[in-house]
Amino acid sequence: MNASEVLKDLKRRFPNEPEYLQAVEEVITTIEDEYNKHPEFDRYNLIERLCLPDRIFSFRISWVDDKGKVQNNMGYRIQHNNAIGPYKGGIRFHSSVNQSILKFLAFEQTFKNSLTTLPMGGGKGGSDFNPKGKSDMEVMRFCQAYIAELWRHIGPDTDVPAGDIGVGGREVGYMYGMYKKMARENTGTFTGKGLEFGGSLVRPEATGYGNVYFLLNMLATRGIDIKGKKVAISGSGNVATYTAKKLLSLGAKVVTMSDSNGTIYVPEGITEEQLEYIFKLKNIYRGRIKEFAEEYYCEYFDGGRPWGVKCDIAMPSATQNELDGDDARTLLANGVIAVSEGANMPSTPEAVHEFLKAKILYAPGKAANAGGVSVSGLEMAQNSQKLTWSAEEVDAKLQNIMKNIHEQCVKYGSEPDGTVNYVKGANVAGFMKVAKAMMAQGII
Ligand code: NDP
Ligand code: 2IT
Repeated sequence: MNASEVLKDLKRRFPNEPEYLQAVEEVITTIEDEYNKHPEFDRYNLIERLCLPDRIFSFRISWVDDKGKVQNNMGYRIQHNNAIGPYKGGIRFHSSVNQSILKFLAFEQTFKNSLTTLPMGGGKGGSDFNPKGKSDMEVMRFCQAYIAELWRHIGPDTDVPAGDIGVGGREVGYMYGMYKKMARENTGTFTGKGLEFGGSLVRPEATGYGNVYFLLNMLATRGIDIKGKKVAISGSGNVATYTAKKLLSLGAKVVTMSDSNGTIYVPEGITEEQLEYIFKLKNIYRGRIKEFAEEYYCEYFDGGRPWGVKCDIAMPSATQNELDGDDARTLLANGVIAVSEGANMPSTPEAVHEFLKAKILYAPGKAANAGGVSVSGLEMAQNSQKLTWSAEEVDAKLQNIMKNIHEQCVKYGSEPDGTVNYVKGANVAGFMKVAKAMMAQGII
């Protein structure tokens, strides 16, 4: 089957998995030309093998809440592809989690990890457990119950999970603790661990900082300075807050942040003190972004997203499909010059089409947010060596990796008119490495 036929067949087989099909369609349609130049790929039915996950674990997670009531959730781990290294990718806890969402994330992760230059395959896991409003002990018991089932399928050279939505340092700590107890080893099977037990410096910051480094590389191609630029960010979690921190240090203005309930708008840009408030609000008090608007008397769009405000740059950093075609057209009408995705697949296909048509600087998540998993890869390297590197060393490596990813996008995504299609560049570069590794390893 050629690439288009494979896509058609996947749509027939998985009609109830829209996010998975969305991610697959974007990759297949952008790599098709390159794929067709290699008849040997087709002979080995490579594209279908690359789209279907190696395996999926799904299981019931039963745990007891603070009231003594038994709760049941679904847990998953998708091991998508390990052609270039052990399965690697985050764990998501959110009420929306289902197999389609995790399959899309594991598929994307495979190409993203390929771009990082480090030896990591792609995977993703999670649960429909909703952490909102849960006590610390409930979160701990849930994490332990999840790992009681998953531990036998993961390991430092097999599959290395990390954080994602709803999973940060606290949850990784609880999961790693349980893993260590079950597996009777201390080899660093998770990344994003606490600094006291094998975590890497700069891992919490890495996705947000990496996205800003990628943005700087893109802006440099057009000689644009970040200083004074107005940036609309969505989300107020790990990725969003560290994106904001790096932007502030570079003299840019962060005009919006959000959560699933609404958006704050600060036209003159939030201050470092205000950002510190958001860090505490989200990580310690686990409150809502609305409380920021009440504290600082700024505008708040109840239930609204950030994309209607005037800004030069947009950095969607919350979740998939949070920026649609209308939002893209509004941003473009307001003069946006760059969109760099912190989240995975935050722009709908229609929005991506608008950005590409307008030829603004548009970076898809698998390139722009790869800094997080890159420093996860560096954490794995440190754990294997039983050493820790300084923050300066890790940050320098991160900057270098983001520069390298940008170069790969330019290499494979340059258009005759001199612009760069970063979607095509990232997909083709990510694909070629995995494809060559799969060819070399035979049909397995
Ligand atoms: P967090 O849980 O720390 O933060 C998520 C933020 O997004 C919160 O503000 C949350 O609001 C908001 N959000 C989540 N779901 C929705 C939704 N359905 N609608 C509106 N807002 C929503 O997660 P991260 O910052 O780690 O992840 C954000 C994105 O970045 C995800 O797409 C993730 O896959 C991606 N990513 C994360 C990496 C990492 O290292 N952590 C690496 C690369 C990509 P609320 O609190 O109301 O739910
Ligand atoms: O989407 C992602 O790249 C992540 N959530 C981070 C994965 C990781 O293994 O660090």
